[in-house]
Amino acid sequence: MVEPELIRLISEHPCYDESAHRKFARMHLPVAPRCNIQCNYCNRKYDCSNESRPGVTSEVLTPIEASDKVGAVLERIPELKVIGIAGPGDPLANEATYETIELISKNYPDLTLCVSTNGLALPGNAKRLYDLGVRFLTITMNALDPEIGARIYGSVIQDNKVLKGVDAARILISKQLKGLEECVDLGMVVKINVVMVPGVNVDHIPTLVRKVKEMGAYTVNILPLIPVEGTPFEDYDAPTPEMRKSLMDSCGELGIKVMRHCKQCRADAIGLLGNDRSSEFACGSCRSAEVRPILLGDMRDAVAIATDDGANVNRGFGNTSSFSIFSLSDGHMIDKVDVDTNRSVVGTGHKEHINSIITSLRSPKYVAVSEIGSYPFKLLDGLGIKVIVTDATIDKVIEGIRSGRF
Ligand code: CLF
Ligand code: SF4
Repeated sequence: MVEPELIRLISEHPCYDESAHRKFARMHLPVAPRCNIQCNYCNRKYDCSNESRPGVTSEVLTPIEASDKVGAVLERIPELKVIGIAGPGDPLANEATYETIELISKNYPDLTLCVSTNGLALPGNAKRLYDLGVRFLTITMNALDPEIGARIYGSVIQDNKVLKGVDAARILISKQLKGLEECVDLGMVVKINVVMVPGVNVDHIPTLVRKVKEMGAYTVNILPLIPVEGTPFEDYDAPTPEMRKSLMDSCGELGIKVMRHCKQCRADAIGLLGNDRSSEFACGSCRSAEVRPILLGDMRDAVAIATDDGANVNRGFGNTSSFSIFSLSDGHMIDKVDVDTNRSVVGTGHKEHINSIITSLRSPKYVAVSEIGSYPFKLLDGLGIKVIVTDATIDKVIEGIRSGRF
């Protein structure tokens, strides 16, 4: 049973109510780079295939940066109603997701919060999300049968162990079902996304849909597989529109609402569905953004080094006045910029200072420092950034990354 206040929120949610999607906008905050599973259709270089269009890379924002960006977007898109966190990895595998939600709830209490997850970390965390104000939750479930799941999921990380095959799929599916049960018990409005993989799960999807309907899911969204280069499914066929329509029709006959207007958005999508305006809000136009030097190469292959002599790692994370960021390709340096972290001080408190430094670094793959406190370490770890504590020369750090020592 959906509560009256939720009925109003549904009527203003562009994904949950088809008639809302031409009037109301959503904004995705790409604060969650890490994932706790590996789907066979996902290439981590790109956005999450569950909620994005693969092949489109997205920036990763810190919680403070994300919150500031919401303010900038609201000024230009007043029809913004929903803030979604949908990647680029799994939101619940990233502590930054919770920090972001807390900030958005505090700073923009009128916006609706929406999260999309693979469900592995949902049991136990559903209540945490609910208490932070999340009422809309999507779980991507591709199978009920672990044998079928084993063909879709390459691995699952559980209790710091990497599991594969049927055992991995069995654990993931049981967590998804438990998470769904917890969300429904809390009164959340749950959408189930299903990736339709011809030859693998198509005939099985109605069984899955019947089950989630019985458990209280509000709607299902059947997404076509997009065969992404570099993934185990790169040579698989995507379903034809006719195949997908036929499956949607038969699932609709099971008595559950079927979403038919999904746009498979990017993890940083902004605007009305089907009219993405995220490029207008690239960080340079964001209200809070400083002008940052442009670095050749991908930040996800970069290392930020705390140094004051340009040759050695000789400064701590919180007390360095600058970082040198080296962009690497196959472990070789292709570009370098210096970032002044004194300039990034936005408040007098230690936490504000640390947060602003992290924002300035623009999510590199590694940070190398001579020392670091537990607060910045936890934040960097939550962003999937590997911390190297060393007093080695910069050349040695780059060599260590190239050789896989770090
Ligand atoms: Fe984003 Fe997803 Fe929330 Fe919508 S998207 S987290 S429920 S606010 Fe919407 Fe985009 Fe389809 Fe997702 S159109 S991919 S269903
Ligand atoms: Fe990729 Fe999303 Fe699957 Fe994680 S859950 S592997 S980010 S598609």
